Formats: sequence, C-alpha cells, structure tokens
Amino acid sequence: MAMLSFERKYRVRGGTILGGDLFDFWLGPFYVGFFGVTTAFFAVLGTAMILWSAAMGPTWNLWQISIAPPDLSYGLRFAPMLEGGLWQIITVCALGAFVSWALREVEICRKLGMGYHVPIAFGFAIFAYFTLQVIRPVLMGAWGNAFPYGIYSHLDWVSNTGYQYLHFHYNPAHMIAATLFFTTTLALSMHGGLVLSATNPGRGEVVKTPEHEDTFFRDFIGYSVGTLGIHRLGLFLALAAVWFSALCIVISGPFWTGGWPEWWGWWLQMPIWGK
Ligand code: 07D
Ligand code: 07D
Ligand code: U10
Repeated sequence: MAMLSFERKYRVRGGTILGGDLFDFWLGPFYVGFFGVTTAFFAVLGTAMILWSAAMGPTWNLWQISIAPPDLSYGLRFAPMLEGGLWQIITVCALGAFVSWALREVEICRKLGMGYHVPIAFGFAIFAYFTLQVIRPVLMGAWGNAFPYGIYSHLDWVSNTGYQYLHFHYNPAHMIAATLFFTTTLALSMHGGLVLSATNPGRGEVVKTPEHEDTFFRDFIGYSVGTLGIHRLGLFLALAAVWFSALCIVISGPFWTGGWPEWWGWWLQMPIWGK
C-alpha cells in the first residue's frame, strides 16, 4: 500500500505507553504496538471460544448462534464451560480487546501529538458495554442478567428486558438517550450537508468559505455554532446519548423494579393538584 508523504514523516519511534520499542512498528497500514498484540490476542482467543461454543451445537446458522450467560442460579460464580463459562471467558476477552483497542488509539494519538478525543469517545462505548455486562449483573447479583452473544438472541434480550419493566419507553433516561441519538443524526446530517454544499460546488463554481457556512445558519436561525463548535457539539451529543443509555439500563433492576409507567406516579402525587 502506498504511503502518504505525511505518513513517511510521522512513522517514527516513540509515544508508546508500554513495550518501549519492542512492538513499535507497522504491519502494512496498521500500527502494531503492545496493545495491537494484546488486541489480536484477545480477539483471536475470544473468537476461538465463540467457535468452540458454536461447535457444541445446536446450529451453525450465523443468525442463530447464541452463547448465553450462566443461569441465574449460578449468581456471580464461575460456571462450567458449556453452561455459561464460555460466555464468561468471551466477556473477559471482549473487554480485553476493547480496552486494548482504545489504548492502541491512545498510542497513535501520542505519536501524532494529537488530543485523546477519539479514544475517550470509544471509552464511552466500552463503558456502556461494561454497564450492561458487568455493572448491572453485579448489582443484581447474577451474570444471568447480562445479554447473550448472538445476533438475534441479543435482540430477544433487549425486548424481554424492556417488557420486564412493562413499557421501556417510559424510562426517563431512555427518553433522554433516544432524544440525544436522534439529535446526533440531525446534527451530523446538517453538518455533512452544510460542508458539502459549501466545499463541493458544481463544475465551474467557486468553493465557498467557512464564512458562508456561518452566514447560512445566521440567516436561517439567527445563530451559528461555528466551525469548531459543531464538532464539539457533535461529540457531546453522541457521548451524552451513550451516557444516558448506560444510565437507563443500570437503573432498570438495581434501582427500579416496577414498571416504568409507574415511576411517573410522582407527577400525579404532586401537592400542586390540590385534591
Ligand atoms: C456500523 C460499526 C461496525 C460494526 C458492526 C457490528 C459483530 C457481532 C458476533 C456472530 C453500529 C459487528 C458485529 C462483531 C458478530 C457474533 C457472535 C456500528 C457500526 C457491523 N450489539 N443491536 C446490531 C452488537 C447491544 C440492538 C447489529 C455488538 C445491546 C438492536 C450488530 C454489541 C443493545 C439492533 C450488533 C451490541 C443492542 C442491534 C448492527 C456489543 C443495546 C439492531 C450494529 C459488543 C445497545 C441491529 C440483528 C451496528 C441488528 C443491531 C452488534 C450490543 C441492541 C449485529 C457488537 C445489548 C435493537 N447489533 N445491541 O451497526 O440488525 O452498530 O441486529 O455491545 O436492530 Mg446490537
Ligand atoms: C453497548 C455497544 C458497545 C460496543 C462496543 C464495540 C466490536 C468489534 C469488529 C466491525 C450503547 C464492539 C466492537 C464487537 C467489531 C469489526 C471489525 C452501545 C453499546 C464496545 N430504544 N432499550 C437503548 C431506542 C425500546 C431497551 C439504547 C429507541 C423498546 C433495553 C438507546 C427506541 C424496548 C435497552 C435505545 C427504543 C427497549 C435499550 C441503545 C424506539 C424493547 C438497553 C444504544 C424508537 C421492547 C439499551 C446501554 C446504546 C441501553 C437500550 C433507543 C425502544 C428496551 C438509547 C430509539 C421500548 C432493555 N435503547 N427499547 O446503549 O441503554 O448503545 O444500553 O422505539 O439495554 Mg431502547
Ligand atoms: C473520520 C473523520 C475524518 C476522516 C476519516 C474518518 C471519522 C476529519 C480525514 C474515519 C471514517 C471512515 C473511514 C468512514 C467509515 C467508517 C465507519 C462506517 C465505521 C465502521 C468501520 C468499520 C466497519 C471498519 C472496521 C475495520 C477494522 C476495525 C479493521 C480490521 C482490522 C484488523 C482485523 C487488524 C487489526 C489490527 C490490529 C489488531 C493491530 C495489530 C495488527 C496486527 C498484529 C496484524 C496481524 C494480526 C493478526 C495476524 C491477527 C488479527 C486478528 C484479529 C484482530 C481477529 C480477527 C479474527 C478472525 C478469526 C476474523 O472525521 O475527517 O477523514 O477518515
């Protein structure tokens, strides 16, 4: 693969957190590093465990393969391999691979002298996964509360867990998270649209400037958040969406066991209604 001239300049030693010079090299386009090796280790081991579990049946249908966590009766103990033990090892491998991947991002940021925004953002996704698979099950006292590894079976888990609380849409943190996800796509579509409209004009037309972009929104809604500001806003919206997602699931069970519609009772019980 051809290297950009810029890459030739920055592909030098240094910036590693662990391993010193040992793994400080590139394989084709990929920076390796100590955490590249640990990513590969955990990913290969985890995939092997998934294959082992799949080999034990009952199906090789990709859509139907499912590796369930231990039964609730195991609580927070280790389970035998085929009764959830594999799920436990896969979870450790997944966390090992995700965290290694984030630390590899950190090393690349350090090499380039850039901020850590990307690994921090990925850290939020890892945190949501950690909340679903570790924090909530631990608070509820059993690994059996975590989701199974399967394309369809994990959807069943989401649906069943949702209905356990009667009507998950009434979970206030879920409302905020969903709103933030919708807002994130709105912001990205406006940003993508605006940048393309200014910088990718028709043949023979001149490329417009950030001032054009600012002016469009000032004319349109009276305010422009600015060319740097939209990226800050986008990152904030996306991370807040994931943060409220983690919140909405961790309160379901450990902190609220009834149906979510019931939670809104406090509104009906407010003294202002003057019964
Ligand atoms: C586009 C980046 C690329 C990533 C991709 C995913 C695997 C899994 C594993 C066969 C945006 C690669 C998939 C490696 C293969 C085995 C054992 C990212 C992009 C293409 N889900 N989910 C999907 C995961 C949870 C939910 C699709 C992962 C929670 C709903 C894919 C996790 C809840 C729907 C997938 C995870 C939940 C999906 C597309 C981890 C709440 C869908 C994902 C590790 C968050 C959609 C059949 C995508 C679908 C879908 C993967 C967790 C809900 C299989 C890896 C438990 C409602 N999820 N998911 O594009 O079509 O992400 O499902 O936490 O409708 Mg899920
Ligand atoms: C967990 C993914 C982490 C991924 C990582 C990376 C690889 C590598 C390799 C491609 C968090 C994995 C990488 C494997 C791949 C290669 C090479 C992201 C994670 C670390 N809901 N709901 C949410 C909506 C309903 C329910 C969140 C909408 C119903 C439950 C979000 C609707 C009921 C849970 C959301 C809706 C219900 C959620 C998910 C509409 C079901 C959760 C986003 C329009 C009957 C979950 C933390 C997220 C949650 C969650 C949106 C409907 C139940 C806000 C828009 C009413 C039980 N729902 N939901 O969290 O909060 O991403 O998880 O109806 O657990 Mg919901
Ligand atoms: C943005 C931007 C901007 C840009 C941009 C972007 C945001 C300012 C300037 C970036 C955006 C895009 C490019 C748009 C498209 C992106 C998406 C839609 C997001 C989703 C992305 C994907 C679906 C692609 C995912 C692909 C990945 C993760 C690469 C897969 C790589 C590997 C498997 C190798 C991993 C490397 C490692 C572990 C490092 C070390 C490497 C090695 C040791 C190599 C050797 C490894 C092995 C022999 C084993 C590897 C095995 C593994 C990992 C397990 C697999 C096991 C199996 C059995 C399959 O804002 O503008 O422009 O561009």
